[in-house]
This record gives sequence, structure tokens and C-alpha cells, in this order.
Amino acid sequence: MSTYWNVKFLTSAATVGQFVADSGREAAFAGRSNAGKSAAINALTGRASIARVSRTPGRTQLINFFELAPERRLVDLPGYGFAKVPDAVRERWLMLMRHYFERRASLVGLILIVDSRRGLGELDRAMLEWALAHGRRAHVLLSKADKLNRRESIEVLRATRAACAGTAVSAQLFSAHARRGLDEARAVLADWFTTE
Ligand SMILES: Nc1nc2c(ncn2[C@@H]2O[C@H](COP(=O)(O)OP(=O)(O)O)[C@@H](O)[C@H]2O)c(=O)[nH]1
Ligand SMILES: [Mg+2]
Repeated sequence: MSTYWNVKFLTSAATVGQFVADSGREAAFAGRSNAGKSAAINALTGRASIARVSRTPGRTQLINFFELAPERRLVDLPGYGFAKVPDAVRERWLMLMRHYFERRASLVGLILIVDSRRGLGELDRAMLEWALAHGRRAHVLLSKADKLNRRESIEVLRATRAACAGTAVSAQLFSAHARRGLDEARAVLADWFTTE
């Protein structure tokens, strides 16, 4: 499959019942709020604003489904890590994520967006473990790499790969603004969408 994608918004789901049919393959994008997930989705799909930026970060609990090619989807999961979110919202997020990771047969892999200045946090590690526990692949985009100098970039990539050593998790530097790492990330998705 080529990495030419004709991206189309499919639906926003607030409940499991609103998910699109569980056929074909999909890759889910997750990360802390403000990690750069929307910017990454927009850069990778080549669509300036297909992933809308929420005005009330942390409160939008929607799972957005996009079609990249027939039976190949990108799924934008709600961001996490916002301190001011009410417990009920957090609880709902957990339920929705648990259902999604445990039951979604078409989910092949998780693209985790991690701000390269912060590195992997506790919730990020939990997301990776969740994905791996259910047999999915995972790839970390160390976002906003344009904010780091060369030495810092090398160090965060090394630390991330070390944290993931012994697992199937891969990692790369990424910058939506500098358009860095786009081909590498697209190749990961193309691989997930084609390999047996
Ligand atoms: N310097 C820099 N800033 C970025 C980059 N990607 C996103 N941002 C900024 O980070 C903030 C959050 O980005 P957004 O994509 O909305 O994050 P999301 O909450 O994870 O979807 C915004 O102010 C973006 O302009 C990047 O590659 N480089
Ligand atoms: Mg966003």
C-alpha cells in the first residue's frame, strides 16, 4: 500500500455504540493533552486541520475516526493528563479506553505522541503497556523536536528507547512544525497496514 492517503473524517464517537464497524485495520493516536497529537495527525495526513483543536482541552471525550484508505483508519483518542478534569470525566475516559483496547479487533497499533521535552510519563507508559498487553504494536513520536538541540534530541531518543528495551515499542523524533520525521512515521503506519 502506498502512503498516499485520501483522508476522510468518518465519525466522532462518545460511546462504544457509536464506533465505526470493527473491520479492516486501524491505528490509534494517543497522548497527553497538548503533546501535539492534533498537529501530528494533520502533518501526517497532509490535511491542515482535519484534527480539530479543542477549546476545552481534556474535556472532549470523543474518539474520532478517519479513513485513510478503504478499510484503513486512523483513530484520534481523547488526550489525557489534564489535572482539572472531574473524576466522572476521568472515569468515563478509562471505561471508553478499556473497552477500545480490549475489544477492538481492527486495532493494529498505537502511535503515542510524547512531548520530547517531557519524555515518557507514567500515563504514557500505562498506554504502552495497555497496547502491548493486548497484542498491539506501538510506536512513540517524540514530538516538538524542533524545540530541542541536537544533544537533547539524541538523549531523549536514547532514554525512550532504553525505557522500551525488550518490548516491541519503537520510537523516533518528530516535529509537525519542522516537518521532521514524517516519512519515518508514515512508513510505520504503512507497515502496520500491510504486514500479516
Ligand atoms: N514547537 C512545536 N510546537 C508544536 C508542535 N506540534 C504541536 N505544537 C504546539 O503544541 C500545542 C498543542 O498542540 P496540539 O496538536 O493541539 O496538541 P494535542 O492536545 O496533543 O492535540 C500547540 O500550541 C501547538 O502549536 C511542533 O512540532 N513543534
Ligand atoms: Mg488535540
